[in-house]
Amino acid sequence: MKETTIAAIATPPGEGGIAVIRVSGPEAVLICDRVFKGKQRLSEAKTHTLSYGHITYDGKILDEVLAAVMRSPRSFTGEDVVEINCHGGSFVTRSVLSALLSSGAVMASPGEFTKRAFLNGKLDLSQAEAVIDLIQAESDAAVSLSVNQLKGKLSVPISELREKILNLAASLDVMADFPDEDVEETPDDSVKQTLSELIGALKTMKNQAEQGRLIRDGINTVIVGKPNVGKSSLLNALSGSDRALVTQQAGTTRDVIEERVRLGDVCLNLFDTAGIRSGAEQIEEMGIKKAKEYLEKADLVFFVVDSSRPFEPEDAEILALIQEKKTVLVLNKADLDKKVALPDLPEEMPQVVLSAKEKEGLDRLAQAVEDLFSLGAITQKQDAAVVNMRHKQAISEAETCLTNALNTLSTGMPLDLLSVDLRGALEALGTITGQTVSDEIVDEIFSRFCLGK
Ligand SMILES: Nc1nc2c(ncn2[C@@H]2O[C@H](COP(=O)(O)OP(=O)(O)OP(=O)(O)O)[C@@H](O)[C@H]2O)c(=O)[nH]1
Ligand SMILES: [Mg+2]
Repeated sequence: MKETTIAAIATPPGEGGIAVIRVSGPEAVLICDRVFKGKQRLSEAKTHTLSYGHITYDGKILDEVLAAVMRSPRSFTGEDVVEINCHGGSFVTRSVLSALLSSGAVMASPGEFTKRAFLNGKLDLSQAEAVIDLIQAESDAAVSLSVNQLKGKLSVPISELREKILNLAASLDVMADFPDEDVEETPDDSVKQTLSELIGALKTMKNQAEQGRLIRDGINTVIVGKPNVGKSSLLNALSGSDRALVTQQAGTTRDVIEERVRLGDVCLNLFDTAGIRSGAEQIEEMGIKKAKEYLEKADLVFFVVDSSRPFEPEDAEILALIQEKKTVLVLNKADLDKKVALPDLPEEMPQVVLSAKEKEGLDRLAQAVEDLFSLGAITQKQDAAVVNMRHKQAISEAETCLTNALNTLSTGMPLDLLSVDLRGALEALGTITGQTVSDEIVDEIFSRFCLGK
């Protein structure tokens, strides 16, 4: 099938200093030459050079532009690409685009440039996904993780793992096919050892994936505590707003209030909840029920205690509720005299003394969160291979297959039975880089892109 030549506005909509229109495909240069008038034709311009000229259509000059010609295969898509830098008004940009469309280009669908790059082997699938993440990244940490992925920091280790599994499968096949030949037998123990190492490597990647998710999507953080300890004040202090109502009255917050905030180098999806106590009236009771539901889904809990009051049985009850959760104990109201005497707490639970009202000590809270998730390490580590939900599932699947293989081996089954499991693991890992992925998944991934990418 003959490839079309596609065009789209690559810069965000609206007014800007300049806007870029990207054209890619076998006729990119030819089509642009139909509307571009400069000292020389673009078809005569050297690759990777800028040409100054005007876009004219129907006898009218539409804009003064700079056109960059990048010939195949040294371009983002691997095809001939022309990028036209025009003036940023949306009317001008659209009229230049429509001149190109009238001259033979077709409108690109969302993600089509990146999809062509993938199909031409310029990027693998995980790198293409990194492009989306990069566009959507909201923090420095998320950006650096996506850049790592784009540079192949995920595809390289995945390919290495596949290679090792392939070698193992090949050696098992040889043994199965020529049982009596003089092939050096791979002893069970060394197969077991290799499998365990592979499983270990997958586990490490899964942990990194979890951290990657937290950095990219934000940490779901639920603020809990008994009434009146300053939970809503903490949400307001962290978000720099008056989003939640604050009063001296216990039982002010009823519904769950959500706010996305930046804390240090990470994003938190913060949920303020109703103070938990027994004997509350109906509406408050409903709020408390909700608070407990949110607690279950939390990645992180801020357990707020009023440090100007004794630690009460109600505090202890909440502590019992959050035993399984990653928790920071927030000792609030540090601007008042300290009265609280803490019970024995789990050693790994960090304590942060702060005043939500005076907005004092919030940086210590940020530090405690980063430490708790070891996020500092992963954002600084240059070779972090971070993965999204899709990658994580694939890694889990590969891990299950290899664990099955290990079990098969331990029960003394013949070696050739392992090959089914090994093939399963190979398939699963191949979906990450795109070697074994279905067309539907490819289409789904690229449809998440914005237009012009
Ligand atoms: N002195 C002092 N007062 C605070 C501090 N934080 C909150 N308060 C006060 O404590 C009272 C309760 O604050 P809220 O933020 O509404 O407490 P809450 O935990 O959300 O309460 P409920 O929604 O009723 O569960 C208000 O009068 C706040 O001004 C603090 O750091 N220092
Ligand atoms: Mg409140």
